[in-house]
Amino acid sequence: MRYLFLFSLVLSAGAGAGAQTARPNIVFIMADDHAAQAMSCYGSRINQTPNLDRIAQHGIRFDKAFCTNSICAPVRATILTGKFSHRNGVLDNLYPFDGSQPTAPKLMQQAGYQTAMIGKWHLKSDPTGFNYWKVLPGQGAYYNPDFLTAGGREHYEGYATTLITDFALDWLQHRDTSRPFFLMLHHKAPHRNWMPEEKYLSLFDSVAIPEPLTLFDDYATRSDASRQQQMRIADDMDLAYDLKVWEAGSASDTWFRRETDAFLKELTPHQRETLVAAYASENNRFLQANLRDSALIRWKYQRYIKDYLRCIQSVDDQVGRVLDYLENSGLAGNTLVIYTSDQGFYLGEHGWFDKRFMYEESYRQPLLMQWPAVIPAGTASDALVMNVDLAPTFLDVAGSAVPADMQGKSLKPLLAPGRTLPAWRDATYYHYFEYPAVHAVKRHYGLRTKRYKLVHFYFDIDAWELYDLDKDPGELQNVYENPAYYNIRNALLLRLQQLQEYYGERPEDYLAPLRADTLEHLGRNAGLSLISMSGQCFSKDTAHFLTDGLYRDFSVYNAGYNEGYGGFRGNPLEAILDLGKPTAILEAGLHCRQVTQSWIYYPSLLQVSVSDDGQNFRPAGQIEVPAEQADGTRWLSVKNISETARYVQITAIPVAGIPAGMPGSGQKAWLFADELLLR
Ligand SMILES: [Ca+2]
Ligand SMILES: [Ca+2]
Repeated sequence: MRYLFLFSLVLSAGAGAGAQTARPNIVFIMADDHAAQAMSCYGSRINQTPNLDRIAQHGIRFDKAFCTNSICAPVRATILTGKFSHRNGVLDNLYPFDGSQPTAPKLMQQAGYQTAMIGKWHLKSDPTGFNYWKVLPGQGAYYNPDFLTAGGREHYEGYATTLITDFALDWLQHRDTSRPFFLMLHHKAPHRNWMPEEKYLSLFDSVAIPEPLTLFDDYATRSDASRQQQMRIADDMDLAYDLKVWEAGSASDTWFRRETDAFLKELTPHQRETLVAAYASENNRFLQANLRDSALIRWKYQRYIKDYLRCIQSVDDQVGRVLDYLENSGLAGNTLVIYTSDQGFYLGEHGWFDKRFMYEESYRQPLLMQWPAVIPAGTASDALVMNVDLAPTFLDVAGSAVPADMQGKSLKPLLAPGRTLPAWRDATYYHYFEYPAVHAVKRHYGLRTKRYKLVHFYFDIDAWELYDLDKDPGELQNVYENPAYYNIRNALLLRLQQLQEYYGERPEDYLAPLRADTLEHLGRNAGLSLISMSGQCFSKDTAHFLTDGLYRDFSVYNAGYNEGYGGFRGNPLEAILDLGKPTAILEAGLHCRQVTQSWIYYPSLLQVSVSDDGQNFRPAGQIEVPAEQADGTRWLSVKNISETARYVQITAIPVAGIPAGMPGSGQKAWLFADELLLR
């Protein structure tokens, strides 16, 4: 009631002040990994989200909203640019965002909006296009987080979800009230490792959260992609890091243990005491029970889902504070409030946590909007929408032109269902790239219509899946090979091709398998000693890789894929090849690669020396390698050597340090090589 009253108040104020008050404000609130199935307005069986439900009640709930690449950083780049990953350059969580490209906030800022970005950013480069920004470094911390600002790094005591909201409200209160505003408020929660706020540590203590129907999925009809992932509650959760059994968990030298110990160390004594005490008795019972098999999975699910939902309860509270502020300050009527998540998440469905797959639970994202001046209360839409639509929507709502090269469509025409609806899309398009990588979800692309979903897994697999979502909403029956679906399948395969053409993506740019070319040369299978093996070395198989005669040219996107390469950090690569007998040598060198985003650089100097006894070496030539900007692979060698010797030493000196302006600037560079060449 209070809300309706304020709404009419704003409308009459707007009418009195004339047309210049028309430009609406936008508050875009995004959680991280918050699945729609954990929101009561989406029919959650496991929790209540009263404040998020307020947005749905006052506005519109999108029931078929999907991300274009289900992982944190790529989603953020897509929301800023209105472009798919292959166009905005952020294919995976490893690559930084190029902030010089046009973005919605930048264009709105130019159109006179005040813009702010507060919370999780995760794009590695500094935010651009914002009058004000205050962002978590990387994933950020739940407790006592640091924030990055234009003025430097700041440290705060407290809980991230609350602090982010405090900063957002503070910015709203101190904004220039003569201009409209665009606020991006991005929560870190409920991202792994699901660390609840102190006051919610015992929420759900006495209840058993219902299990998803597919907690014990056997993946019977699906491709190996679903079997070969590493995101199972059963196998891939760490007892200490993920499940807060601080007393147990992984050995001291693992990443999980180090992170857990660092987390506990960063807490204030009071926080530490409260957190440790909250889990202690249940942990003791668990450790004594010595659970196995399904009982162990069930226990892990309960611990995981309760912490996940506890984090969401804090998000819900804090969204409530923002809604209250907008209502109490009279801004609510002409402010578009959006609530969404960067993607969905597995809450035990298929036995999983995490995201990445194009299956519904992580593909779908919650999307709620309220804007009383325009959107009728309590509406729902089943239009197929994508996160690539958000940037055009921001601009359209702000009255700014949407650049022609943005790939999404403004959702504004869908917001007032009284009007004639525009022709809308019949299918969404998806492409996930980050493989090989953490969680081992294979690369795949696909489309979803209202009824069907077609997915192609590729790279080190070639597998298709087709689901009839009307008959099989849980996606348990892959019908790709079912003759009853051949006609549908063919139509969808054609549609997929059309979508790829429409969005300007060529699958062959990413399809190249990891083909290794063979090269016959004198050093192949020669005896090899690596002098610099004592330094930090990427792979234990380096010595083998360097003389196996195989080399790989990466002309396509290759994520963090280093198969077949040996890497050296900071130290020179110093190798001695033993040819067994005196041999005429004309050329010596190596095949190496440069991936600047991963701190991998070509060497700066290549030296060759030879020896008859393996002890006394004489110089045989060297070349300086001019710095190269572009990533790629290349052969580097000293030619015209004209020596006869049994032993050849090849030394590649890395660049002195990573150049200014590049990721990792000033740090030691890596040197990656996959073959030593001897002719
Ligand atoms: Ca995420
Ligand atoms: Ca090799």
